[in-house]
Amino acid sequence: MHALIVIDVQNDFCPGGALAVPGGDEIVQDINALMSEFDAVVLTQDWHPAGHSSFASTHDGRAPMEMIEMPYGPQVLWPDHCIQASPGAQFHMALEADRADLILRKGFRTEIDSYSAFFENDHRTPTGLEGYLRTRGIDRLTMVGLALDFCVNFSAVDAAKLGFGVEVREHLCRAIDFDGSLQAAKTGMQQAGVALV
Ligand code: VGL
Ligand code: ZN
Repeated sequence: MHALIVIDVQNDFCPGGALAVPGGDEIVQDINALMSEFDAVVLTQDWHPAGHSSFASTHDGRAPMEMIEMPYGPQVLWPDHCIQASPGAQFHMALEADRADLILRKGFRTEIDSYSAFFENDHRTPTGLEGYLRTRGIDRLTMVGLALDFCVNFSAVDAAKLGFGVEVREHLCRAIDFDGSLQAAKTGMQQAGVALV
């Protein structure tokens, strides 16, 4: 069984959003068109409480895109984005979210960020997605969405480590590409056995 995993196609990651990924909205129609080819469709939704620890505004004197040390390791500080129930956290208007079997929210704990759809940024706290997929007999994943170098990357690498067959459709992703993050992500995904197609 083969699932399509659509990562974080939300207003804040599209042009005009709080953490806009260049061209983030260009992929939406082709993602919709892909959905019917899969046994299951899962959407992830970045879903942060106000005052989340990944927001620069939460830390005195810190600016977006700076790094801090968290108990679980280094963390990029982001502009406030995808605040629970805000317009920026909603899926892009054109995304056919009604066709999803599952909508998985992540990043909802104040003290820890979650790039990956499988584990929070401590790489240990599960989101529950692995169990959902396995109990549905799904062993192959195709991933698309935003941002290629953060949430798609972390999700794909974790999935490969968990033993899923993973393919990332690069042309249906867009990247933030900050400080070499895109090249590092591609190398990391390839080393983990993710197929970039
Ligand atoms: C993401 C940064 C912060 C993503 C989410 O979806 O790639 N990036 N939160
Ligand atoms: Zn986030």
